[in-house]
Order: sequence, then C-alpha cells, then structure tokens
Amino acid sequence: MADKKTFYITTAIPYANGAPHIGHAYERIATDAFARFQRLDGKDVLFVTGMDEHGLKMQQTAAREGLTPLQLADRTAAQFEAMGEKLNAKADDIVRTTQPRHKETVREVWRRMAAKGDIYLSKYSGWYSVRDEAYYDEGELTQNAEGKKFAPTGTPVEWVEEESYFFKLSAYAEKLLAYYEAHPDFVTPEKYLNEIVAFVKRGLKDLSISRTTFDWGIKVPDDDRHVMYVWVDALTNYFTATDFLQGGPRAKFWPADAHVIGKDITRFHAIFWPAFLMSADLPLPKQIVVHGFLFNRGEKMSKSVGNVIDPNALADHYGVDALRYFFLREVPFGQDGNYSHEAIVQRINADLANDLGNLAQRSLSMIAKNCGGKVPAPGPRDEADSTLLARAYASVDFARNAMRDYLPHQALAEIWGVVGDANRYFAAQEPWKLGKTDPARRDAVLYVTAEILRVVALLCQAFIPEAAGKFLDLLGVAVDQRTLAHATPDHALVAGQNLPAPAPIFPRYVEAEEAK
Ligand code: ME8
Repeated sequence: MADKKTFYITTAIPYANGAPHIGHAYERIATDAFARFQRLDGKDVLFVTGMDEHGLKMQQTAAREGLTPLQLADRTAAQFEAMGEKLNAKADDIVRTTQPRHKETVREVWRRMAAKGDIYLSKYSGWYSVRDEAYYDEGELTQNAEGKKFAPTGTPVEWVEEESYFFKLSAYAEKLLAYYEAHPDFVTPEKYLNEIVAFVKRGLKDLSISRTTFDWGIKVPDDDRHVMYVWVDALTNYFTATDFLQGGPRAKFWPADAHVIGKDITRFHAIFWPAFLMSADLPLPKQIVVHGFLFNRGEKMSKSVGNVIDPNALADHYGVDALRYFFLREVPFGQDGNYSHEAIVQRINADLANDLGNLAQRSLSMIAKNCGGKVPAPGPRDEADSTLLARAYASVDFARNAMRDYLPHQALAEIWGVVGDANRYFAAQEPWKLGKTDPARRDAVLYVTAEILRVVALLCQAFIPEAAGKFLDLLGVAVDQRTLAHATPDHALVAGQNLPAPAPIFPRYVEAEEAK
C-alpha cells in the first residue's frame, strides 16, 4: 500500500508566563479541527503545540511570584495541557523550549546560519519593550505628558545598549519577495500576505538575535555570554518536533503544512522564520495560516478591564462541543470575532439543539418505534430523496475544499445547509402521517433522513467530536467505518441493522431564571 500523505500542523507556542485565555483556546480548537479533518480524510497527521518558556518576561514574572522561571513554566505548561484535554484538542506532541531536544535543534540551526555567514557580532542600541520583547524605531514611538515613551502596541519602552549578534535579515528581502511571488498561498488569508509584502518592500534591517542583559534563554553556541533572542528560539520549536536533523521517524513531516497563528505575530512567521530557514538551507513551511482576534463583546480582553475569561469555565458552562462549534461557525476564519453569552446560546439552541438535535431525535425515535429499532428499508427513491442525498454526498467535497483553504466556518455552513434541507424534507414528507397510508414510504423517508445524519455526523467529527461520535453510535456505524472515505453511497446504512435506543444529544440551553 502506498504511504499515506503526511500532514503536519502546529499552533503558535503560547508564552508560559500566563494562564490560557480564550484566544489560546480558539487557536487550539481551530488547529485541532484542521488536524482531525485531515486525519478523517486519511492523512498521516502530526499535530504539535508547545510552550514558549524563555525570555526576560518569564524571568521577571517568575521573580514577582517567588518562583524560578522553570517552576513558572511547569505550572503554565500543566494548565495548557489540561486545557487541551478539556477542549478535546490534545496535540500529538508539546514542544517546551526548555527541553534538551529543542535546545540542541536551535543551536544546530544557529550553527547553520552562522556557517552561511549570516550571523555577525556588533552593538545594538535602541528602544526596547520588555513586554513585547521587541525593539522599536524612534519614529514609531509615542510620548506621554511625563515624557515617557511607548511602543505602537502601547507598552513602555526603555533605551537599551548591548553587544549583540545580528542576523543578516537585510540580505533576504529580495529572496523573500521572490518567494511570496512564487507562492501566493504562503500566507492565508491573502490580506495578511499583502501586509507582509508591503512591509518587506520597505526594506529589512538586520535583526539583533542575542541578548546579554539576562540569561534565561538558550546559550549561543561558543559564546556563553549571550542567550538567543526568544523568537529565534521559539520559531524553531516547529522544527524540533520533527527530528528532521536527526533523520528520525518524524523527519517526513517537515516541511510543515501549516503554522496556525494569530494576526499579531505574522511578521515573525512570514519574514523571520522563512529567512532563518533559507539561511540554514532548510525547507520552508508550506503555509502560515492566520486567524483574527477574539473579543469579549467587542472589547479587548485585559486584566484591568476584568474580562479575561477562563476557557475551561466556558467549556464547563456550555459544553465542549458547543464551544467548539460556536468558535468555528461564528467567526469567519482570518477575521476578528466576538463572543458573548447571547451569541453562544443562540448557536446552541438554533443550530445544535433545534436543527441537528431535534431532527436526529425525531427521526431516530420514529425508527425505534415503527421500524423495530432497525435501519428501515430504503424502498424506491423519489426526486426529493435523490436531491437531498446528492447534496449531502456533495457536501463532503465542499467541506474538503473549505478545510483545505482553512475556512472552517464555510465547511460548517455547508454542513448545516444540508441539515436545513433535511429538516425541510422531513417536514414536507410528514413521515408521521404515512404510518397508516403508506408505511413503505414512511420507511423510505426515515431511511433517507438517517443516511443524511450519517454523512453529517461523519463530517462533524472534526468539529464536535464527542457529539458526532454519539450520533454515529446511534446510527450503528462501526468505529472503523467513520472516515470521510465512508461518506459515500457505497457505505450507506444497511437496512435491517439493529440500532441502539435513541437518546437526545444536544439539550437546549436553558437560562438559570427560566429553569426555576
Ligand atoms: O505570541 N484572540 O504567545 P501568546 C485570538 N509565544 N488569538 C489570540 C488572542 C486573542 N484575543 N490573543 C493571543 C506568542 N492570541 C508567542 C508565540 S510562536 C513561535 C510564539 C494568539 O501566548 C496569538 O496570536 O501571546 C498567538 O497565535 C497565540 O495566541 C499565542 O499567543
């Protein structure tokens, strides 16, 4: 048998100096859905996340909390691991930047860039923001009444002078532009690529890539006084997970298919990272997949506003699948999105409980009651049956294309389009009235409805895995018959097969006051 096609996807690696927030949960859920979808579609998938554990900010936060940086990193890493499990979005591997395997990989990549002649020692002075771990140009700064200067991100900056190693980023501007030109999908959605191209066209300066003012980082090879700039360290995590340099069993996964990241870190991923890899003579990732930011009722989350929401609490309150569905359906991928209690409840009650849950409950209960709890006979097909079935089977390719293009909201809109058609079909056919007049036709309608539910549930596994699994259980679909290759007429439900007793899967969300 031919080897399966590989698919390697990553999330950004969150800073280990704070607990998971809703943006992290969103990114993890989306990446998990992409990974699950490709796995369902028969690919050999590697899904990796990690923790960004070095840098001055880590050192400072740990000191404030009376911890060592590693203790802080351990605590945060455990929180992120728990979040991944809770959200049903566990990765295959977690690269922590303090791990020996990572340090070795980063040092090797550094050595390769140095061997290329792209690293030199010089002096750096400039306006540095500790919070952003970035230098800013004088012209980008703003000043308050007291004369204090701030970065464009609003964080305070201070004047820093230090000896530093530099990477010859300036030498890569033309090469990067040629690369973007040849690979117009390198950054998606396109608007983010356009921003990057415009930025690179203005010219690139060499990049300071080491620090001597703190020591919580990976030491520069052959110069212990310097630790590496966190972004050289952090970006390389994607590469660490593949054992590419060691030629290990995961080497086949490099280059990555997709790095899924938020819009604030596109420059690091679409400029620095490919430049480092070009310099080290290593293959470039295929795509940088950018998502927008999530806002709480239009407001940016911040500790001072007090609207930082623990994603675990949301998952407990609404249910994991409901939360996953909400994020992936509500927010057009790549754009910013909002979440609010009302919007989440609306999606739960309209889409999950009503459209899908009710259809399944009504049709499966009728099958239990009228068809002896077995898949009914399909009987001869009329036009309404064929039209609905054709749309459902065609939705598989539609979803495939949408997920290939990292548009989960479009995939879900199409799947729910099928659910909507199925509801209209069910209402028009009125199978509950056919028992006396035409039981064979009633059975045919119930068969078609159940088969539609099978295709819908197969597709839903990537998005709402637990609920989709339960639907497939109720439809008697064997565990080894649940890939997308099974979402075809050849694998349709077989009449006469026993079905378990139906049970509701998506209850309506009832407000606490109403429940009283
Ligand atoms: O940036 N909505 O870590 P991080 C959506 N360590 N996504 C959000 C968000 C929001 N409100 N806030 C943050 C870092 N994110 C670096 C990454 S990768 C080599 C190093 C996203 O913890 C953000 O865009 O600040 C990023 O993709 C991820 O969460 C981690 O952010």
